[in-house]
Amino acid sequence: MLKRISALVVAGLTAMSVTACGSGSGGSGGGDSITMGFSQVGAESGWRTANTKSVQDSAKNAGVTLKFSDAQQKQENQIKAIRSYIQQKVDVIAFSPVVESGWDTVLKEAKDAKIPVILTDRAVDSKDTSLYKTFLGSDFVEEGKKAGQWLVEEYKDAKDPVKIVELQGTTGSAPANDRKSGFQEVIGADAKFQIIASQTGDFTRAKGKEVMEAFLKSNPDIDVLYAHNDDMGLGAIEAIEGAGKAPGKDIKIITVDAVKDGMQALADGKINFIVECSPLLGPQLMDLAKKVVKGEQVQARVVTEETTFTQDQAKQVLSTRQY
Ligand code: GYE
Repeated sequence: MLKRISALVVAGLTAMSVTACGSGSGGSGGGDSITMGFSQVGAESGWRTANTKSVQDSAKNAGVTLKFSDAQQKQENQIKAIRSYIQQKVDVIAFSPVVESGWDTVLKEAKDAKIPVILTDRAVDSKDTSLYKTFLGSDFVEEGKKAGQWLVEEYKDAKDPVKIVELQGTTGSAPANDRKSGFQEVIGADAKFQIIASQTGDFTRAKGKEVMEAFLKSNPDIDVLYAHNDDMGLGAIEAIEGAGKAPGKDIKIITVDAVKDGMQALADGKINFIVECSPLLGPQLMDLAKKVVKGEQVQARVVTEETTFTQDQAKQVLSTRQY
């Protein structure tokens, strides 16, 4: 009898220590303590830094053990990270897919291992939506439309062609694809809006600067820059100033994100309009994670609420921005 009891105690202790050190047991959902494997895109922008902090802080607050990896904008690194989370039998996997396509195989592996997957920030184009439980993030098409609507209004009385250059986000990523198509859909209604050059700047400041320098060399009369994020816009501002032009005046600038540095440039008159994209997804992500681990139903799509900012609005809210 005694032997049996001590065996039970040992088993209990082992179970406890397994949970405590965070290796969890796939899909067990025992208690409130869960382990999440999170594969982040990288550290390419101010947005991403704020997003990482939000995920890490929220995990701590929610008592979720977080295994975190940075894929340096490489899909192969994300696939490796997801496979290692499957091997470690985490309770839930969350990731922000760098590009939209090519995920079916690894997501199927997670499904076979009965580990629920949450897409956060960016979407995948998999036809089989049973491969993930939910997608939490912004509506990037809508963001592109908002950028286009501001432009149409700003140039409503213009008769001459409006020459636009576009700095796209990471090639193949959901925000680059959708911010491009939403923008195009709106400005496409009027032939005076012409995109004269469009290239990726990989969502980084350095690449934004480099590509804008090339745009300026081959196109002497650019009216508008549409950058898919603030960081590329900020890099482009350096290029524009380097070419002896005034950003925000000689070349009007629209960006997406509304991170602090972007909002500062907007308040300073160097950017003309910013479409907000919130990186503060952590608290909602932890809530969703707890639910899917318990096997509760969650909405298939959770859209973040966002707004837009003009220069005057930026001046008003700058001091209260969280990121
Ligand atoms: O806009 C950009 C970042 O996926 C919404 O990725 C995110 C985008 C964000 O690098 O700054």
